[in-house]
Amino acid sequence: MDAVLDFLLSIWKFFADNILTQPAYFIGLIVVLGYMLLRRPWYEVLSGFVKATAGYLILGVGAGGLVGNFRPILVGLKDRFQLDAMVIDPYFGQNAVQSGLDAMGTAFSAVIVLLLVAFIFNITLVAFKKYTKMRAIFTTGHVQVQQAATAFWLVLFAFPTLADTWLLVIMGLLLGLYWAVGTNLTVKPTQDLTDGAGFSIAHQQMFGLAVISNLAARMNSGKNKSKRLEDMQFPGWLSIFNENIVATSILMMLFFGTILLILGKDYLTTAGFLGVGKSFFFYIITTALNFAVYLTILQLGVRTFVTELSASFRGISEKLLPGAVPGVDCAVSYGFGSPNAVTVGFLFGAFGQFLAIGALILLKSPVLVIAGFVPVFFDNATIAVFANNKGGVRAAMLFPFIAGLLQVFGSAFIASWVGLAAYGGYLGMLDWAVLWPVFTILMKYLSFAGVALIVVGLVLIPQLQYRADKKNYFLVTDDYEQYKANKAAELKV
Ligand code: ASC
Repeated sequence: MDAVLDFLLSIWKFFADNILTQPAYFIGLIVVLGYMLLRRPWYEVLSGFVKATAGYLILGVGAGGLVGNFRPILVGLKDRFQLDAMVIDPYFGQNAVQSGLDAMGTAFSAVIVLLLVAFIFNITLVAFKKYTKMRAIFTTGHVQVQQAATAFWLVLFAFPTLADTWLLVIMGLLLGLYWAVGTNLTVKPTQDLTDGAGFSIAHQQMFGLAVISNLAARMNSGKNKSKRLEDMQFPGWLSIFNENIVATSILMMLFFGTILLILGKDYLTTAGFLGVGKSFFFYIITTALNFAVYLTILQLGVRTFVTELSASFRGISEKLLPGAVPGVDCAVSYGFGSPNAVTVGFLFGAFGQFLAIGALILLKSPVLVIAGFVPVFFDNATIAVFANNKGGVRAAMLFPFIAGLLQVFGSAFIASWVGLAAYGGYLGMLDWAVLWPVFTILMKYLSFAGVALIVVGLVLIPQLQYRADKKNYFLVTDDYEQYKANKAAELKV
């Protein structure tokens, strides 16, 4: 009996380590499954797998390059000025939970069990979509690990004395619902952005994207409309900014140039960022240009795999999970809309974050925050892409700025309250700086009634979405062209 169990466990561990938590292979597996269900010939299945997985790996090279190149620079600020600060960044957040659990003698594998429970719950909710109205499945594995870790810690903080099984039930319920409801909320804005590519966003700002898309559309519904970034044409010498690589590189030269000058050549050399005897000037230029380089790679990755994913998922949504859509990494949205939105979001988000950090320092906050690259960039760039699509340039500048403030203030509050600041980091992305702190307050002060309130609230959201537009709710994924035609007809009346 034990031998069988061990064998099953080892299969599960292999699957979890190599596929479930590795989005490239997970997406590859989905494509294989989808094409097999569509009875495509083996060579199309194979080529679909390669394009999906290689495309996702290319996206990973772009995303990883951005993170790897720029995270040390931001973290450098902490060393340089000897700040006792925590870093808001999903990887630092995950490490903080891991250290915290170690200190309590709890194994991190409990987090992966939670991930599995919540993921199966997400799929189940979609399988019953006729009743739940939830259409999307969260497939971004590395993010699921980070979120499972953080949710684990927050629920444990709210219910420190509860038995393990009950803890797992509460955690799985909340996280599974958050995934199913959150990624479902992004279905419509993402379809609008991508003109019906057939996926939604499964990341760390899903509620944020839904709220912001809505507000941005309202902002632009009056007379005073703001142009979208892709519709702007700069005149004269400014026309060089019409080209994404030029715009990005020049703006980043100013941005990183300033930070690198503040850090100083001596610090960068001692810390090992700048080789001894190397030119500081060219180091700054290269750093800025690399930003555009990695962004271009990332977009190439998106282009490589998106078509395969959309085409193959039809197999799953026709045969296995009727009408389901895959929720994917936020960076996939950078292949759509205006590429300059990404840069604008980053800069305005950074502005908001730096302002908030300045305020924490001035107010002598007991917890200081260091901007992590992942929230500054990936959260705010995504917000800008969606805000720009609905509300134009104005929204693309305003919402990342507000998000920047919220990321810092929200994270400073929750991380110090639940004790993660002491372990050096917190996840820091928008939903986890705003929504989950609210969940935590409800759980801590209202106990089980708080959990019930959150569950009921989450369950209701897709019901209300459905009720608001019954005719088109499922059509937006089932038949986007028909959906568009319906919407156009509504506008005419
Ligand atoms: C995250 C995280 C990353 C990035 C990546 C964006 O939250 O952990 O590595 O965003 O998913 O493409």
